[in-house]
Amino acid sequence: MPKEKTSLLDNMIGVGDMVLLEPLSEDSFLENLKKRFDHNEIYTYIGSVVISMNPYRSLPIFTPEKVEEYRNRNFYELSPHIYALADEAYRSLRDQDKDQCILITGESGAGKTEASKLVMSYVAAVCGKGQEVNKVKEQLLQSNPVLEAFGNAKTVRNDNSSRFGKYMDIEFDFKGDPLGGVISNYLLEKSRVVKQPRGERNFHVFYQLLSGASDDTLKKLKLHRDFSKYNYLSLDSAIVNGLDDAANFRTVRNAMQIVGFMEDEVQSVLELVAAVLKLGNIEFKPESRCNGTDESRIKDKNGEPTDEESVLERAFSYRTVEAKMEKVSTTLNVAQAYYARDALAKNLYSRLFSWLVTRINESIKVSDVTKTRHKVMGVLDIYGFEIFEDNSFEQFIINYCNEKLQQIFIELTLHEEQEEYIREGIEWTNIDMNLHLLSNNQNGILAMLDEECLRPGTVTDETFLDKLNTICAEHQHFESRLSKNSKFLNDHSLPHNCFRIQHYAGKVLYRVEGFVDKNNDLLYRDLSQAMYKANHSLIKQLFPEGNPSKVNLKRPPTAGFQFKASVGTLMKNLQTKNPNYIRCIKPNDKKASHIFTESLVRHQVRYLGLMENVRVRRAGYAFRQAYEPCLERYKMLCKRTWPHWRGPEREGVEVLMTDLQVPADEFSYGRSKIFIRNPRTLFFLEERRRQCLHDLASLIQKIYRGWK
Ligand code: AD9
Ligand code: MG
Repeated sequence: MPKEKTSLLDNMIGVGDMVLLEPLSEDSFLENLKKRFDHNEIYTYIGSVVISMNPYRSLPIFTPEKVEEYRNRNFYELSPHIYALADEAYRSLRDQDKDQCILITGESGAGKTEASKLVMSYVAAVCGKGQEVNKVKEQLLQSNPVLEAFGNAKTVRNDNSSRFGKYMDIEFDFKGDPLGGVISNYLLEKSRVVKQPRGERNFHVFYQLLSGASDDTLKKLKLHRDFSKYNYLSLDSAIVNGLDDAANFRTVRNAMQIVGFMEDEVQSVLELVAAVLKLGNIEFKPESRCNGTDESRIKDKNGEPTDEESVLERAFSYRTVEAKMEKVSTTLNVAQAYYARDALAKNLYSRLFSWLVTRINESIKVSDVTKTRHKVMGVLDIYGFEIFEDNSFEQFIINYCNEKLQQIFIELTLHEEQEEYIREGIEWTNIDMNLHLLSNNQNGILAMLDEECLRPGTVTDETFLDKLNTICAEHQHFESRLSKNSKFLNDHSLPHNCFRIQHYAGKVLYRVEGFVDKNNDLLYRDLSQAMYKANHSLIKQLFPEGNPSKVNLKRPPTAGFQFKASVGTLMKNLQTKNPNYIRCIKPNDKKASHIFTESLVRHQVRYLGLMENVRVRRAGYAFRQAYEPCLERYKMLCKRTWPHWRGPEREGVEVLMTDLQVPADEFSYGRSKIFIRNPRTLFFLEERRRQCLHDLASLIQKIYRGWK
């Protein structure tokens, strides 16, 4: 008797594919998710899209046995699982030579990073073996703990929140063996280095270093073990339940070694981390000058400063402005000195982070001797949509990126549906969803911010906000400006320094303070020159513009401009690949297992557009299956196909459908698959099959009893 393989239609635990949900409504959709969640079924399909609910505890479903179970199986054959998606993507890449991308979306804490790691570890487990290949796999996998240590932090939404966007291309040879990869990173939230919102922490690495390094290492770095000694470390939430900083430090050091960092490079990196902590402890005092103004001086110096310290001190006391071949030096007051100190710490850290990515890329890059085309699988894991009490430029950037991804999801799912019909030779009536390609946002808010930043004259956050309000007031329905799905909301009741955007995922109130500055992202030249003079090769390398012989008066591009450009490139890259979607959902706001907060899930289901997704999928043919597994599953329902069908599978399925008298308008034969229009037809087939299995079981029992 054939083994029961699928639970797509198991009523006890809800339906595995929302496309088969009857009746379909938002309530039944949620009820189905909840039923499955309560039975530890965290994955549910919408056709080929995987919905993933964060279980907030470890489930025994990611074992090597599970990997074996899903390996080389058809997508719908087994219960929904992220491994099924990973397997499908990997096999199409290997066997059909189609580049793939895995797009993981969802709000902060919904499980994107975990999902990306599950996909990567699955692919690593099923692709080629051998010493060289294993080394590549290890390096690719171990890049994760390194980047998480430096780029993730505890936030109120997530104890391990990604504070940067990451896209990783994994490259494979013609056999499907991994060769290496390339990581792209998107704007690190560097403001966190100097200040963290209440209840949040700085980047993990600071706490890891202080907790996990040996006494000897700390002594060499001139650091104390005690977090409370450092101004840049928030103390109210320094200890996170379930997070072992000391153990993680060892993991990260080990990972750095596997990735290929030399011991002296690791040392340099740790020295930089220490330097940032120590910068945060520099304090300033005013020193009166004879002209009546105050000039900042470093407080509590120990002994005579070294040459380097003097250079730095000077950089914290003066600012040189170069105009028309002339250099003018102005003094900094105490507030300006603190500002310069923080700007330097942020820059040092974010440049270190970018350097780490570049360094990892050097290790994992494919040394191309054959010059053959590589097959590529891209995995995208970005920071999720977030709404905090206080939202600034960083949230604006993060939400902008999510907005773009949501758009690409809508466009591509529709496109993919259409392509599949064309590929399979099935007639397709266009569904006009009134979707446009991503707008290039010439007039978007980021562009307006850039205009303002580059304008001569006095530019402040307020002038930017005024400009925004004026332009938006002129356009009553100021649609998009940020992107297609968002709206600027005109509202006079807002606090004076705020503006509000209706994003696809909710309304967000942004405080304008710091927008201009963060977008400008300029570092006083005195500071970069001071860094360049440092007697430390890594620091020197990070501040090339500080080289006095390379004076470049050209203004570097703004942070917003760079971000927009890199997101644009990313979107173009994604569009050339076959997309696979994982839509992550957060079941509650408490980071707790077993709690399903309906209102919260409903909100996510709405803004992720999951109902529309089901509808599009059902608009034509709700269900499709390749001929072979279809015949295998239902052949017992027809005498002519049972127990063996000797001809082509497609003909076997045709015989089956004719014998079962399924009305001809209920399905279509594609090139490799049968397309079933209505879920009810599938229920009918499943019911017949269940009955058949039941009869067969009774018969076997009867025979067995007869024998006894
Ligand atoms: V953010 O946008 O980076 O702030 P993510 O990446 O969506 O966010 P993440 O993957 O970091 O969320 O998941 C948050 C936490 O949920 C993890 O640290 C785990 O504790 C928990 N989680 C997520 N997925 C799983 C899972 N499949 N099994 C167990 C999980 N726990
Ligand atoms: Mg993440």
